[in-house]
Amino acid sequence: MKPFNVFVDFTTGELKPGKRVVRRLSDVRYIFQNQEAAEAMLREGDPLVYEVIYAEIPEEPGHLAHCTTIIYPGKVGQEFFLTKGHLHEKLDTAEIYFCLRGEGRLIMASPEGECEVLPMYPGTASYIPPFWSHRSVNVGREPLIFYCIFPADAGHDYATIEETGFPKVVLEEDGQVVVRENPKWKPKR
Ligand code: S6P
Ligand code: ZN
Repeated sequence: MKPFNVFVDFTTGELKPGKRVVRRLSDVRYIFQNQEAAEAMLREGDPLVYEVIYAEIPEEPGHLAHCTTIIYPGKVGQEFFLTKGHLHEKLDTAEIYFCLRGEGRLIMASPEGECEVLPMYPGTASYIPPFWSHRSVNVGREPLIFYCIFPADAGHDYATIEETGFPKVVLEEDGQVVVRENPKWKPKR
């Protein structure tokens, strides 16, 4: 294969040429704390929660995958729109998130149950160490757009997070962004 460019639009998050994955509320309803609020919203429509646009890179050792994520502004109940969150299947692979637009939080958890929540705003380059699960949250009123780079053979494990959740949640309370313990978190034994 030969070297190649893709073009990233910092305003829209478009990455060209790229492969788009679309997550609507109906695809990710289970990730929200308040299931009744999610069902009520779904009766009114099926909003876009986020999109990921991947550069076309072979999923093989030695390559670096890269992509943009666009999380739209919105909430389900008090909880801001967020990504499903995952571990890498190859657990010992790190990742970098570079924020291009908007305001967010990056929630990360270690296998020991430590939890870190970092702010994301244009210019933040967040390092996700090997073994840490990760999920991002749009806490602003415009799209949250970030650019990610990770080993192309890392793979994604969503099932573990579906079972355990994350130790913390990001909510809006009285117009403020607050981080709370997740009452539904199930630490892995
Ligand atoms: C991939 C990287 C991101 C996420 C994207 C969507 O390793 O962490 O590109 O895939 O932000 O999140 P999720 O949890 O649905 O894959
Ligand atoms: Zn990742």
